[in-house]
Amino acid sequence: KFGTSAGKSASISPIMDTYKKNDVLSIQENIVSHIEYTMARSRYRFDDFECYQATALSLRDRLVEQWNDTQTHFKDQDPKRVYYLSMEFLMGRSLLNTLYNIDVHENYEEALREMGYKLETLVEQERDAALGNGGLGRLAACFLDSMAALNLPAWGYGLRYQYGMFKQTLVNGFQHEQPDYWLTFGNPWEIERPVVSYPINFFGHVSLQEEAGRQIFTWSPGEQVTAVAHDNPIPGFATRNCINLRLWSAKPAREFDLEAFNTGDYVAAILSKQRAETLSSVLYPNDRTYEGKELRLKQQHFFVSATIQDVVRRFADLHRDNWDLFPEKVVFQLNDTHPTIAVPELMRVLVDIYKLGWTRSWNIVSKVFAFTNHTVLPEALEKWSVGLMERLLPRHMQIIYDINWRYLQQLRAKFGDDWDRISRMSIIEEAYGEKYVRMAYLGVVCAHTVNGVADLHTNIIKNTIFKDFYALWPEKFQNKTNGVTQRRWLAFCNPPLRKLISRTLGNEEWITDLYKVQELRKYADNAAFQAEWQQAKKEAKQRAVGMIERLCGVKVSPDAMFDVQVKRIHEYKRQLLNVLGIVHRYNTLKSMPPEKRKTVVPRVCIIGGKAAPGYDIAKRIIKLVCAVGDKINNDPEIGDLLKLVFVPDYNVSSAEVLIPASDVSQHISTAGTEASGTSNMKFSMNGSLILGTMDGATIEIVDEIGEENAFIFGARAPEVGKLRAERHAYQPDERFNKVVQAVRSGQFGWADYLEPVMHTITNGGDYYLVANDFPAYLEAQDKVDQVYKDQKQWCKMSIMSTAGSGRFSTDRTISNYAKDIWKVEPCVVPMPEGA
Ligand code: NBG
Repeated sequence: KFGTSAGKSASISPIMDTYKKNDVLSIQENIVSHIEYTMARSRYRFDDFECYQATALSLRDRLVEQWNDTQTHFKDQDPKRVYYLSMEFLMGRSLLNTLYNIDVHENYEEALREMGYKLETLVEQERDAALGNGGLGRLAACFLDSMAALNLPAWGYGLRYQYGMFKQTLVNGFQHEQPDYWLTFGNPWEIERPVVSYPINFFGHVSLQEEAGRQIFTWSPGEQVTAVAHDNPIPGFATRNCINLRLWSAKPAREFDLEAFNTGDYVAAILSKQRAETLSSVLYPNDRTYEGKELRLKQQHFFVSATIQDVVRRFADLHRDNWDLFPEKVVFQLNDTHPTIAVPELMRVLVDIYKLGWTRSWNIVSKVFAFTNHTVLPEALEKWSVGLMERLLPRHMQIIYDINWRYLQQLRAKFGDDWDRISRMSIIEEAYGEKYVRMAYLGVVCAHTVNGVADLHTNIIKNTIFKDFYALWPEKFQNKTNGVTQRRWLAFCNPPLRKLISRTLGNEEWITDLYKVQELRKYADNAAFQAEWQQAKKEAKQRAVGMIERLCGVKVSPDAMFDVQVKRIHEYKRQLLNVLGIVHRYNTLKSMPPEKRKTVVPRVCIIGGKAAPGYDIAKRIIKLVCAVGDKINNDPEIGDLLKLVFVPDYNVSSAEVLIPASDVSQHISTAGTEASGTSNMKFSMNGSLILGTMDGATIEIVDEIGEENAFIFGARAPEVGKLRAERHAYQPDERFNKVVQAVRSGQFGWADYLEPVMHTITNGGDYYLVANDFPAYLEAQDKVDQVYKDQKQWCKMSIMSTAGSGRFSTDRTISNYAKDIWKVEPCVVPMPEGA
């Protein structure tokens, strides 16, 4: 139809030519056009932040083209689609990721340079999209990247929090939390879609009528809000496919509850509507302790209900009421139990709204959900009180009871009146008169597939928390070891290493097929290659040195070994083991004759991570790190031999600087506690040697790179139970007693404040076996020092780490999900003609 209208537009070229061009001049025109027409700034004067915004908007234009083509293509082809439901997507920044993914990095850099702007500076203007706590949220973000790159017909669904993960500041070594109002100056990457909106109901009551011998349930809600879609294009690498992350935000419902306005208190009525928006306003900053808060359950239902309505509408648009086709067109992946209300919600929609009847509806629902478990820590397992659920979601509670009743009948048929088993396995927990909905059990009962996130973890869930279920439905359980995207976590965040790898392998195929890096093994001993490898590491360290000075006010030497542990602060991750090791190192250095000190490898210990605001011990551990760091960093006798910095506000962007710079990284959780870990993969991909316990995916990493190329220590998972049972009688090593005594005696100040931390690992407490693993940890650290002195050997191990990381790409993980769980196939968007 283009070019057919009258007048001047008759000369409009065919559609392909309307696409944005990517030569330097066109890019500059686009940017300046956004400066002037979108932002209404002077085209001659705009600062770095404005230039960043206009640059982002110009990139969004390009993404929108790809996005539209992709969505049209998906609609035409109508393949089975996968929907990834997650309360968290820890996306980080988008500017560099977009530039590299759509392959316009060089031209943009040049375009900006000519205009007088530095890309590096603009990149720093962007706020991280920190809509997640840690591993679980970042995994979701890496998954999107791979789903796009693999051309899968996939979408992500989540919440558009106005306040993301809090910003951590340190005041005198104490963590303070500051709100992350990341949308203050707008978000140039998203597309708000006011027309894509749905009513979301809460509270009220359910009534029952009989119609033609059928029971009809009607939910009359007591509160309603509107969910509005915000789309975030997710480009793939080396493809035109661009998928969608749809995030919901809450707005007051327009028509609902108009009577409230007639009671006379107009202003109060407005204010009460205003409160609707608070629903999607804040991300709960708790990593792994579930919160039984009403608002949290409201958030879960809000995002899930909007998503189900959206997906059902999309299906119905194409297939009318051919509902039995639904499982052939739709699969939902539930990222942990947080979105599990999706199950009763879909039942409700099919039974109450589309009137399909229970049996037919269940036939559909039981075929479309898959569920991932991410932790075995008991305090993280979600349980909602039946009372709360009945009040907030009365119809869902009925449906959960119905699902449970039918499922318990099945159990009885199989096991007879084994009441013990039945109460153990019931979706409803009844203890001391309180009733709870066990969300993980609801997930297992209703999902067709349940997966763990690393081999060890999957085995643990089969034998512990889901043991009875595994006995009942062994075929439901699968392992899908996590991964990370090598694009963000190697190619884009470590350009010197990318160049070296690509030059050595002769191409960039590894960026879409990470197994290709195994060819680097051939060069592991090659002196010339090693020299370049070390040079790349040096450059990355130089960048980190600048950041550390800016954030911590400590000057560290790039010639020292960089030893990094960055992750959420948690007792099971044992940052405490690390600090106590540092105390031991410091005191050993202090008692050494100066002559001997000269033989010691200088080290920079870098620790970072956030503590949940209510997690008291974790906050005290941060203070301990800072107190020890203060003492060491200001000890003139020690100088560059040892530094300890706590990097504040660890997030995706600082990870992108620290990970490439690391020589050795610590993954030292008590065996059996870290489900997978994903930073272990990022570090070894970047040639950082792993100092770790045999836990989570570290076991599999070591399997790939060879145990001789890592520093492994400590109790193994099968031993932990026994050691824990006997810990009251454990006699700690003398070196352990000494470091504990050093802290207690006030060597680093704050003895009283730090006492509760010391208490967790003494007096028979020590649940995470810090004392047990301490001697083995020190030995492993000695070995690290020893090997580092042999730079040839070290460098070889570093190369072997990268070379062995092929399996830990989310491209592998996602291909496995697609094949074994989702049964979805790629749906490649063709290049436009003439492109
Ligand atoms: C975390 C685990 C990590 C794992 C990520 C991603 C939660 C609840 N779990 O070990 O602790 O790597 O999930 O699977 O955040």
